[in-house]
Amino acid sequence: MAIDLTFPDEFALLTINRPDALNALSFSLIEDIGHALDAVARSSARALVVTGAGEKAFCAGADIKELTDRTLIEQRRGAELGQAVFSKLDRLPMASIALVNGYAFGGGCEIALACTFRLATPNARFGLPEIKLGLIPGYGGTQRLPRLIGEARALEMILTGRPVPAAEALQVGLVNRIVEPPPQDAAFAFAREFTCHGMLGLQFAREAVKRAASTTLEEGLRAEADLSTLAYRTADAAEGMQAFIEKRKPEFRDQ
Ligand code: DAK
Repeated sequence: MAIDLTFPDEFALLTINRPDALNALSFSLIEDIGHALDAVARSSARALVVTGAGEKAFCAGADIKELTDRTLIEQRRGAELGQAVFSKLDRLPMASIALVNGYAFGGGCEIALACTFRLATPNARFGLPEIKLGLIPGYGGTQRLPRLIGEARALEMILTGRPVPAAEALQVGLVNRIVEPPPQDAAFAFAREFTCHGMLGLQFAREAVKRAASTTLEEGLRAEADLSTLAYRTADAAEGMQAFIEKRKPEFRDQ
């Protein structure tokens, strides 16, 4: 398998491990990612970090050598497979961090877009070069990128195929931070800034923010009222407020 899944400390770490092909995504690799995500969802990991093996690439996109001579039905099923697996990543019970350690092109960029957060090493490059192959993104890029950086900037990346360096990605909000080596330690340190909080609160907050992109302001506000009331009902909320009053650190139990 070209996927490594480990559980260091309180985290899950998924490494796309096909460095000879710059971690390009064959269809079987996408299926393996899906199975690994099922295992992560069932685990007690408090956050998932996704990264690429080697120094050069996070993931150079779909395996182009596999994309030729396919029937339309095969191609349509391929798009649905990639979309389903990346949506599974998007909807994991725990937040996810793409640790982009080099090229994140095409499907690789789309994996990063499906994660909750994106961290980039200084050599990272983001791009949707499908247009240069006569294609367009098929694994969520046309939908998640404009939601993240706005329509005009997303269209610029999709229509030109231009690779965007890490500093520019930070400037336009495509990445949260640029991290210095050792990048994995930096990713875990970033994760601990939120995994120290109760998991229920984290889930409710992510769910509420997700609604912002998919519904009207009125419905989103109703969802926020429901979810914030639910959060208030948790033992962690009682503990958090009591700890504040007693001037001590809260001990959240994810209940
Ligand atoms: N696929 C297959 N092999 C790849 C690859 C890829 N995407 N990217 C790199 N490799 C392989 C190279 O062929 C080379 O293998 P060997 O020749 O050594 O056997 C090895 O990895 C090292 O690559 P390079 O020699 O090219 O390394 P460089 O440093 O010179 O260049 C590069 C790095 C990232 C600039 C370059 O490799 C490159 O441009 N790679 C291709 C990037 C790209 O265009 N990715 C695909 C984007 S399209 C779908 C709809 C759409 C899509 C998929 C499905 N459906 C509806 C189902 C499209 C998705 C995409 O991701």
